[in-house]
Amino acid sequence: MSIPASRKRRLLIGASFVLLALLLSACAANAPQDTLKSAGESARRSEDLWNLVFPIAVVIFVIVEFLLVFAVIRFRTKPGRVASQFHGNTKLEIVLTVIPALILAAISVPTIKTIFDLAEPPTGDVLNVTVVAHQFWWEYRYPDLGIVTANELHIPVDVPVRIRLEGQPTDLVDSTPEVIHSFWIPKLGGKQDIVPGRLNLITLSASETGTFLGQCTEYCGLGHAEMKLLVHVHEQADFDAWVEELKVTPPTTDPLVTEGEKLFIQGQFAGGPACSSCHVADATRDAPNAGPNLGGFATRETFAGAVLDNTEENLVRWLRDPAAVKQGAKMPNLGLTTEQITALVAYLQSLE
Ligand code: HEC
Ligand SMILES: [Cu+2]
Repeated sequence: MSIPASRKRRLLIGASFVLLALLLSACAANAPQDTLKSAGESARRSEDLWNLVFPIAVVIFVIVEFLLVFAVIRFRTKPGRVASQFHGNTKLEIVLTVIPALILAAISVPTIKTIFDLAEPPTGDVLNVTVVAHQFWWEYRYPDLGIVTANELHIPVDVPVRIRLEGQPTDLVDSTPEVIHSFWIPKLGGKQDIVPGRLNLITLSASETGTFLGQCTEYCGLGHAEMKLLVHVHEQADFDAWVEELKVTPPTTDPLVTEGEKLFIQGQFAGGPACSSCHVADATRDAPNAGPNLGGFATRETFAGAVLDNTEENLVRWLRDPAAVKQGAKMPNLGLTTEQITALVAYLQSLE
């Protein structure tokens, strides 16, 4: 079958436009997860390496593609032309093996150095954080500070954070084997797998205050795309204040909040057990839990893997049917009544 020349040209132009569109879709002036705008030492090291290796790769790409296209056009089939017939060219093969080997050897020096430098445990002032990945949310334990939180990580600026990535063997909601997740905050560094039954270590640090976005980067099931996270980077004093605030549970006199707390602790619902069988609402209780620790919940900007803004409306939707707002969410639909939801939302919003 042969395609007429005019049709061929149209196809080619169409394909070029599709390619161009794909290329342009990668451009963003201020993408929140831009690896090439690092905001911390460990991400900067990766960026420096990229800035060195990428231009070399581009030059090689251009040379190779030029030679390829040149050969295709220059030596294309023509009536009466016969390709020269020979087998092997030892000199050429040696040259084409030695040149790439030398380039790779040269690139491997800074690459290996960066890998080893990044793996080096930090010295001096260090914040230790244990990150546990669950389907489909993040748990953060601060062993030296005695607090636990979820999805939104808080760290002080300019302090190296030693992160232990702990892979759980099973999921605590349904006892199914846990899967591989990957922890990545593009502007601060990382991208390290969390493997069931294994411990991985990385170091991150932030050189500026602010909020940074990250996400799970290893496909882990239905809720994978909604397994995001936020990092809040504070001045040291503000970080210390956050820790202290998290440690105190405010007393309440509001009857609706008290009603919500009672439901949270001992409510029996049509669709499942009390909230407290999966959650604690106390950041100082470092027990293994099937669901996120809800201590200080009202101070979080987001919830459910940082995909929902922490608003009353979203909380109502969440409690009505979690999996309807977040694909694959393992929190069951508890069949709550409107009155129960109202009281529970008031309680959740009191957890400052
Ligand atoms: C069988 C265990 C289970 C029960 C019972 C349960 N939850 Fe959950 N809950 C979870 C899991 C798991 C998640 C995390 C879902 C996700 O983000 O993928 C969650 C998430 C949440 C969140 C969002 C937390 C965050 O920071 O992202 C809130 C709020 C919440 N649950 C409230 C409740 C309330 C209130 C009840 C009782 C009416 C309840 N849960 C009952 C397992 C449970
Ligand atoms: Cu994932």
